[in-house]
Amino acid sequence: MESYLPEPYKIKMVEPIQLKTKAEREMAIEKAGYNPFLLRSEDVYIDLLTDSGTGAMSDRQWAGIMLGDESYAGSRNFYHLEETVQQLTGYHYVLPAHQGRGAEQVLFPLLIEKEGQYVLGNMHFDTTKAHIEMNKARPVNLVISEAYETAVDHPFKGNFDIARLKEFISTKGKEEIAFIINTITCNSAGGQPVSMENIREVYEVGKQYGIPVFFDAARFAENAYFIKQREKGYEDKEISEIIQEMFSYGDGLTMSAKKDGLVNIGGLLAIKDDFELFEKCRSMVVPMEGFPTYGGLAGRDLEALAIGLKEVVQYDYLHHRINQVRLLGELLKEGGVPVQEPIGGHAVFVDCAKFLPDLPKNHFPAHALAVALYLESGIRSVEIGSLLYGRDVDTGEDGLSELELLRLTIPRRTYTDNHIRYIADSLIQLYQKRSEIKGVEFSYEPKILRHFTAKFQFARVPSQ
Ligand code: PLI
Repeated sequence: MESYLPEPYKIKMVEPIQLKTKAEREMAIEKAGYNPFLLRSEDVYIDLLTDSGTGAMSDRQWAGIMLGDESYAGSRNFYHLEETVQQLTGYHYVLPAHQGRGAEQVLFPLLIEKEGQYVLGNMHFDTTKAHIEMNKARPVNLVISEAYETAVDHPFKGNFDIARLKEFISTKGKEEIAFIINTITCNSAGGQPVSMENIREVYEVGKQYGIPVFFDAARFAENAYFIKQREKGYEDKEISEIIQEMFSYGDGLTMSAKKDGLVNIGGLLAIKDDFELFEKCRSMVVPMEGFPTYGGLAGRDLEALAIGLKEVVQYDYLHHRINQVRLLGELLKEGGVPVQEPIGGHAVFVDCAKFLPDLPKNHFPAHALAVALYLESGIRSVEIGSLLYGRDVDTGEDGLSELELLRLTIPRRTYTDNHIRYIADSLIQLYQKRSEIKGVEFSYEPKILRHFTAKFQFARVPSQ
C-alpha cells in the first residue's frame, strides 16, 4: 500500500459546497458572458480555476494568525518570516509584497534599463508578461520544444533551451537583455519542472554574459519534489537541501506565496546579496506595497506565511500533493482524454487541440471546453491557450499560442481524492460526446489581460 497513501491530514473544519441544477448553471454561465472568471463562486461546485490563494491553511497557521503583531513598523512576524526565507533560500534581503505581482511591479522597472530590452524566460506567466510589457520591454519564451508536444514524455519539460538562450543573447547582444527569469515550476507549460542541471546552466549563462538571473518561484517546493523524484543524484537529498541548491543558482526571486507559501494572500521579493538593488527595491516597496516590514500584508498574514513555508517542504505533504494531481491525470488518460505528459505539479492540462480538433483557434477550443465542463458538472476550470496569450503587441495578430490547454488546477489540501474521481468522470463523459461541444467567439474583448473580463457567445459560424 506504500504506493497509495491518502491525505496526510484530517479535516477539522468544513466549507459546504453545492451542485446547482443544470438550469441554474445554464443561467449562471449565460449571465457570466460564458466566461468562468465571471461566475459567482457560489454557482461553482468544484473550483479548479486556480491553485492561487485557494488552499487550506493548517491548524498551526490559524494559530499563527492569532499571534499577528499589527505594528506598522518592525512587526515580530516580519522577523520570523525574514529568518524563514533566509534559511530556505540562502537570500539575505527579504521584502514582503501583497502577492507575486506586487513583487514584480517593484523589481521589474529597476531591472529594465531601456525600452525594447528583452526579458528571457522559460515561459512567462501572464502577469509577469504584462509587467514586462508595461515597462516597454519584450518577454521571450525559450522553453525546450518538447514542452509543446503534449504526448512526448520528458522529465523536465519546463527546462530552458540552453542553446537558444545563448544564441539569442549573442545575436541580440547582452546589453539588450534586461534579465533572465526562471519560472519554477513552469506554470504555462503545464506545471512542468525545471531540472537542477538546467537551473545551474541558466545561471552560468547569466554569469557569463553579466545578465541577472531571477526565479519566479511560485511553485518552488513542487519543483524540488520533482527533482528528488526524477534527477539522478538527488534521490536521497532532503527537499530543503534541494531548494537551497536551486536558489543558489540565482540572484534573487519574486514569489507568489499564494501557491507554495500555503496562504490565501501574500508575496515575496528576495535578493541574494546585491545591497544596492535591495535598497532600490526597498524604496519602491514603500509607495507601492507598504512599509518594508509589512509590504501590503497584515502581521497575521506574515506569520501564516512563515509557517506555510515550513510546512510546504515536508515530504509527506508534497508526496500526497503531487500524487493527487497525478491521480487525476492517470484517470483521465485511462478514459482516453489527451493531457500534457507527464502530469504537472499543480494541475492537469488537457490538450484541447486534440480533444476538439475541429474547432479553430478563434473559437477557443479550451475555453469552449471550460464552458461545457461547467454546464455538465459545475466544475470551473481555465483556458491556457490563445485566449490567455492575447494578441501580438505590434501586429494585433491573434491565435499565436502554440498550445490550447484547459487547466484543471488543484488547490492545496482542499479537495479529497473523491472529488478528483468526480472531476475525472465528468470530463471523460464529455470526451465521449465531444462532437456536441460548440466553439465560442467574443461578444466583448478587452484590450489588456482579456481572458479575465472578456464575454463570449456560442460561435455562429459552423466550425467545420
Ligand atoms: O497572482 P500573484 O500576483 O500572486 O502571482 C502572479 C504569478 C506569478 N508567477 C507565476 C508562475 C504564477 O503562476 C502567478 C500567478 N498564478 C496564478 C494566479 C495562476 O492561476 O496560475
